[in-house]
Amino acid sequence: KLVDQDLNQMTKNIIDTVTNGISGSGEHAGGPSKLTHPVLKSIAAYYFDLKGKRIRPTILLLLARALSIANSANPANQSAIQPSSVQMRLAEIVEMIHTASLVHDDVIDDADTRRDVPSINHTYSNKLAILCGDFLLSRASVLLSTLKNHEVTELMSTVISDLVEGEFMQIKASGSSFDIYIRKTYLKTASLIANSCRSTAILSGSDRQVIDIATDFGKNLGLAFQIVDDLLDFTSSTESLGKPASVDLSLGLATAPVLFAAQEFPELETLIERKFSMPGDVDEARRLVFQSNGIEKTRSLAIDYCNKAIQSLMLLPPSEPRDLLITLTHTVVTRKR
Ligand code: 2DE
Ligand code: MG
Ligand code: MG
Ligand code: MG
Repeated sequence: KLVDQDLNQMTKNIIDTVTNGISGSGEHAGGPSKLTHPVLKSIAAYYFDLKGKRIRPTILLLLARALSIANSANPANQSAIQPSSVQMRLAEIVEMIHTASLVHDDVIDDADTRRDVPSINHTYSNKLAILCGDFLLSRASVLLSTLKNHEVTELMSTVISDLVEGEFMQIKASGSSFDIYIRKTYLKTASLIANSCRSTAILSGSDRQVIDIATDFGKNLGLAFQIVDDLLDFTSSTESLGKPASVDLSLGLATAPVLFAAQEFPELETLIERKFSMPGDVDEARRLVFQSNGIEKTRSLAIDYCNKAIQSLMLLPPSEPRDLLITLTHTVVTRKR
C-alpha cells in the first residue's frame, strides 16, 4: 500500500511521543516529560505495539497526497508527493485521540478485549485505564500545539468534547429517533474523521471549496463507519472482531438494526424504552431484529453514506491516492472487523 511506510513511521513516532514526550516543546517546570513510571510506560504504549486497523491515519495520509496533487500546478510527478511533516503529525494525533477514546470506551462498556488482546481495563484496572486515556489525550494535546495552527487546534480540541457528548447521549438517551441516532453517531465517531480530514485540507493549503469537500467526505465516511460497527455487533463474532460482539443490546443501546426493526415490530419500542433491562428482552430484541429487514436496511443506510463520501472524492482530480481512498471507502461496508 502507498502509505504502509508512513504508517510504520507513525506508529514509531507515537510510541516515542508517548514514552519520551515531545522534544523542543518549551521548557516545562517539572523538567523533561519523559515517562519514568514503568507501569504507565507499558500501559500507555500497550495498543500501539499492536497493529490496529489504523484506518483514520490511512485516510488522512491518502487524503494529504490526493490534495497536494489537486493543489499542484504541475501534477506530473505524482509519486514524489508526500504528506508534509505537520500532516504526518496530525495523523499521529488522531490515532492517539482515537485510542484514548477506546481505552475509556472499554471502561464504560466493560469490554474485556480490544484489538485481539485483553483490554487495558481488564488486564490492569478501570482506574489505570482512565488515567491511561487521560495521559494519551494530554500527549495528543501537546503534539497538537506543536502544529502551531489555531484553526486546526480549535477543530481537533472540539472533537474531544464531541466524543464525550456522543458517549453521553448514548448513556443518557433522550428518545430513540433516527435523528437522535445519527446525531449521536456523528458526535461519537464521524466528528473525529470529518474534522481531521478538514484539518488535513487546511494544512495542505487548500481553498475553502476543497476544505469543505474533504470535510463532507470525512463526515459521510465516519457515519458509514459507525453504522457498520453497529451492524457488525449483530452479525459478527468476538473472534473475528477482536473485541466483544453481540453486546450493544445488553448495554441498553438501540442502534440502527433495532431502530429499523421497530418500524416493522412496534412492540420493540417498549423494550427500547426500558433499555432491554427485563429478563428475556435482549434475546427477544435480537430475534425481532433478525426476523425483520433491520440488518439489510442498516447495510443500505451505510452504503448510502459511503456513496455520498465517494461523490465528494469524485470532485477531486483523479490520482492514485484518490482512487485508493475510493477503494477504502467501499471496504468500510464490506469489512468483517
Ligand atoms: C466507540 O463506540 C466509541 C467512541 C467514543 C468513545 C468516547 C468516549 C468519551 P463503540 P467498540 C469514551 C471520552 C473520550 C476521550 C477520552 C477522547 O461501539 O464497538 O463502543 O469498538 O466501539 O467498542
Ligand atoms: Mg465499546
Ligand atoms: Mg461504547
Ligand atoms: Mg461498537
